[in-house]
Amino acid sequence: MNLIWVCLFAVVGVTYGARRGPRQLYYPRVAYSPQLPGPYPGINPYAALPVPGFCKLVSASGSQVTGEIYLQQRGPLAPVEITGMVFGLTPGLHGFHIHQNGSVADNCSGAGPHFNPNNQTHGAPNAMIRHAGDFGNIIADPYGIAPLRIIDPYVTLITGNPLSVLGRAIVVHEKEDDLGKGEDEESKKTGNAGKRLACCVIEPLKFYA
Ligand SMILES: *[C@@H]1O[C@H](CO)[C@@H](O)[C@H](O)[C@H]1NC(C)=O
Ligand SMILES: *[C@@H]1O[C@H](CO)[C@@H](O)[C@H](O)[C@H]1NC(C)=O
Ligand SMILES: *[C@@H]1O[C@H](CO)[C@@H](O)[C@H](O)[C@H]1NC(C)=O
Ligand SMILES: [Cu+2]
Ligand SMILES: [Zn+2]
Repeated sequence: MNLIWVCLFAVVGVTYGARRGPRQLYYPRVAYSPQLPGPYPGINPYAALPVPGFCKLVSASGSQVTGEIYLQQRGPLAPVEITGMVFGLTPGLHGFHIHQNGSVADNCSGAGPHFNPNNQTHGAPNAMIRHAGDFGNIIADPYGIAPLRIIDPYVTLITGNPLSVLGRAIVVHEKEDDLGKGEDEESKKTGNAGKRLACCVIEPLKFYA
């Protein structure tokens, strides 16, 4: 009798699991658009694959900050992995964001505001309400070196997707990003991360010269 129940539960469980389909990510992967078709909201699984990105930081005037950053995404539904090393910082936390414009002009001010296609307020990388470009802080050691490894499920490296960061700028800031938890209005815009020390434009990674 017990065996029958076990078999019944197994069959129902497997059927239910299959009906639910692949695991969904928590974050909206596309600027909100209710009429998007298909089982993967905002993503056409047959569309172009993610393009690996590379970004070589250029220091703004008065700063010595440099570094190299790689971005990759192991499939259309995978999170974006950001790895690299930033040098020449003061020890401690430094705001690290994707900004809207692919420009490093005028001491990085050409990069414009935080990348924010969903028109949200500034927040922590693990918050539901955040700019797409809010990657929080990187941490520099006593030598001023910040190794980084960020796994982000919000943005993509798929060309043409509204949340693609390709061609946009990465900016490293003077101060700690308060992750939108500050008292003032600026906290909900920039996280009070201060001056822009270095920036770069994310370009497709070329595997050969
Ligand atoms: C960059 O910053 C430096 C020092 O703050 C300033 O002298 C210079 O005019 C700035 N350059 C631009 C293009 O804004
Ligand atoms: C950023 O790009 C937008 C749209 O192209 C443009 O309107 C804006 O002036 C740019 N911002 C800066 C700081 O260059
Ligand atoms: C973005 O949000 C702000 C405040 O929530 C609102 O005032 C503004 O109209 C929104 N802009 C767009 C383009 O939806
Ligand atoms: Cu920033
Ligand atoms: Zn932000």
